[in-house]
Amino acid sequence: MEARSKFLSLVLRHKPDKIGLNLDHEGWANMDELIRLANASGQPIDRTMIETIVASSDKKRFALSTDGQRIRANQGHSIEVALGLPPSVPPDTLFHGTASRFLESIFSGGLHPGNRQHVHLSVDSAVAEKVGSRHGHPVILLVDAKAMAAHGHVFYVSDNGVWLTESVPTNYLSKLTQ
Ligand code: HQG
Repeated sequence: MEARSKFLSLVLRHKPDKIGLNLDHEGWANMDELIRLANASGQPIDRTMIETIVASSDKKRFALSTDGQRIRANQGHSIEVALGLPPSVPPDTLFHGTASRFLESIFSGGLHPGNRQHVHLSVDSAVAEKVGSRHGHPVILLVDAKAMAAHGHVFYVSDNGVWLTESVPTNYLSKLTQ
């Protein structure tokens, strides 16, 4: 099931072209088309499997439309999509998990979205630690979201509770000492 979930992340966030899938401007794919194209490309999947993955994803990575006919990733895209999220007032402090080897670059140029559309931030330092450990020795950064918002930076919160913003300049960043 994890392999199928990764496959869904790949085609719904990064490479729909890999199987010839169309995403609309908000990132939605037609379920029947997704199932047909996935099967045709050697990734056997059916509606029940997709519904199970959507319901059981630890991070609620995917959403189904209310009529169940469409699916999209809640966040994490590298391709350009308009998630249609309204700007939201963030908590005073947010966390970003990264790897120690990136620190020098981050503290010289700020946090950038890299291949994705947004920098990903969490309300919870434990989540940040987990995210950082995907890249190496984890380091947790504190983001002064209150000051950023006061200075006009816009924040969004995805349907699965990830805080998103375009970039974080260095003056809003500090290292969490544990
Ligand atoms: C780093 C997962 C050098 C940044 C997670 C991160 C998340 C810089 C890496 C979601 C930098 C990008 C996103 C700079 C940022 N110099 N490195 N100036 N600015 N970086 O994977 O935040 O499981 O694109 O710190 O849970 O790690 O896929 O972003 O280490 O929510 O659902 O560049 O992916 O969710 O890495 O992870 P990523 P991320 P899923």
